[in-house]
Amino acid sequence: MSPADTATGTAAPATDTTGSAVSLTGDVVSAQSFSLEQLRQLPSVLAQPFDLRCFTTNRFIRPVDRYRGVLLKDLIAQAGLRCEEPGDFKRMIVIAVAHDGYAVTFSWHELFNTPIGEQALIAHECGDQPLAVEDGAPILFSGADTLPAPRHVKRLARIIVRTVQL
Ligand SMILES: Nc1nc2c(c(=O)[nH]1)N[C@H]1C(S)=C(S)[C@@H](COP(=O)(O)O)O[C@H]1N2
Ligand SMILES: [Mo]
Repeated sequence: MSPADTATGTAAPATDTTGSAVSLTGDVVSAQSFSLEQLRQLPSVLAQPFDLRCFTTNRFIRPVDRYRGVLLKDLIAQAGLRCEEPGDFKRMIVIAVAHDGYAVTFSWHELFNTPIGEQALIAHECGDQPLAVEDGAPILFSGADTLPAPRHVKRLARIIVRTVQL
């Protein structure tokens, strides 16, 4: 905390553990919200260690130990997909949005009909240690991507399902 913060009295608490819940809304049967603690209770999968590397610059960021997390497709299946017309699934996208507004997409096909879906997870543990909000949790991670940084979303806040209208 800087002296200026102390003087004005507007500084945030040193440890902010709020805002760790992930909402799941859009074209689903029942909207959901999962706190970090609730995510820890759900069935999980283990990812492989990897090197975090930026797509845009190819910059090596850091090595990352095994994540443990809940499969994105399992959370979506729990909410249930709304399918009003035949073929709706085929035009469905999933948008994962972080607290800072950073957002990435998946298609229904990727998640439910390719190996990408088997490794797209919402991580709450890294190297057998629980991840805290301060570590960026919950982190969305797509383990089958060629360069992992773009779909390595820190502080995931929202998952939105949309059937694209043409
Ligand atoms: N919430 C959030 N996650 C994000 C980003 C971001 O801007 N916000 N940028 C992504 C990109 S493009 C890169 S290269 C890495 C950067 O990781 P770093 O901030 O640990 O260097 O985070 C990824 N995850
Ligand atoms: Mo990046």
